[in-house]
Amino acid sequence: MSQPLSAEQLLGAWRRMVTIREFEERLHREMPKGMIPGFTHLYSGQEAIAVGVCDTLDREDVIVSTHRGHGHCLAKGCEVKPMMQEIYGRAGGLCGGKGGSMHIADFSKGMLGANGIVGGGPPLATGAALAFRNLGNRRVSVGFGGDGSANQGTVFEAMNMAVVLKVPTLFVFENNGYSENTAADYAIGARDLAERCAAFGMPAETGDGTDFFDVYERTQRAVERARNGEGPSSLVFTCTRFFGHFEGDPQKYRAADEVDTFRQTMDCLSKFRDRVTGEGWLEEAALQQVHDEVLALIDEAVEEAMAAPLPDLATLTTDVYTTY
Ligand SMILES: Cc1ncc(C[n+]2csc(CCOP(=O)(O)OP(=O)(O)O)c2C)c(N)n1
Ligand SMILES: [Mg+2]
Repeated sequence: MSQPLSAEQLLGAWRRMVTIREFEERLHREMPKGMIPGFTHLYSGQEAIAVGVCDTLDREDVIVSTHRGHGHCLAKGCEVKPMMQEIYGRAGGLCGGKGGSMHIADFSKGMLGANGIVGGGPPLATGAALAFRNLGNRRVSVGFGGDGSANQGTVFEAMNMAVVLKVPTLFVFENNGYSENTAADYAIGARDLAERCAAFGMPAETGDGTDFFDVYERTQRAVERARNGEGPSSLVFTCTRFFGHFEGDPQKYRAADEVDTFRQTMDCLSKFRDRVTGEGWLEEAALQQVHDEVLALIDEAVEEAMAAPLPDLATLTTDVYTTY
């Protein structure tokens, strides 16, 4: 097969996926130490979706994330160090240390926010897309959601409105098999999520969320449609999460060997590495060098976050309302 992306683009995708993986693996080790306030939902295992989707977007395009948002933030270009400070609740964080893991936003990167409300993202993405359509600026929005979010009324309303108003938005569902501890097989009556999305009157496809190239190609087609004024699309990507629903989840609802098996068979990083080296598109040494650089950056980010000052008490009541 001919090389679908330049070596620079492939190495960039690898850097972003490895950054997400190592960021999350490190947080998994840091959380039990008690220095990180609030709740954390890790994204490990789903990296190919965030990166495959965001790599098709321009900087001016926007995304709206979920409660499991670190991967989306990093994929859209949020910097590691201010993100880490945000998660540690420090003044130098992307939201001044007042948002934490579940409320990271960086408008300068087109990252409109993680979201503690399941199904909260798609309506916001639809609104952003309506603005883009009215301004005629060819920008696109993406609303991420999980399989659980796909059962929310807010999502149904957003999908219908997006079709009726023909706005440039993508509904991306990451089907990791669970909504908290409820299996998607049980909770989604229609079983086939894409079929349900199609019923709203838009193209809908199911892809392999562990295959960066599959995610990238399907998303690229949907983005082109949106930019050309042909309206919204839905993409459902199957995947798994390598950790619990939240950090501290005992995961009694999963078979004892389930995660180990998925780490062997559904690891998007291994699949990407095998593909790009097997095809001769990238050298193993180049991948390793990026991996080492990422590990060093994350070490520094954690060290600096722990030493960084907390927000000043005077900022407690600022940033509550915005003015337009
Ligand atoms: C409106 C709303 N209902 C319920 C919750 C509690 N809740 C938080 S995460 C979650 C599961 C979401 O599952 P899914 O959309 O599949 O995302 P995943 O956690 O698998 O990434 C639930 C029910 C919530 N935060 N918001
Ligand atoms: Mg889920």
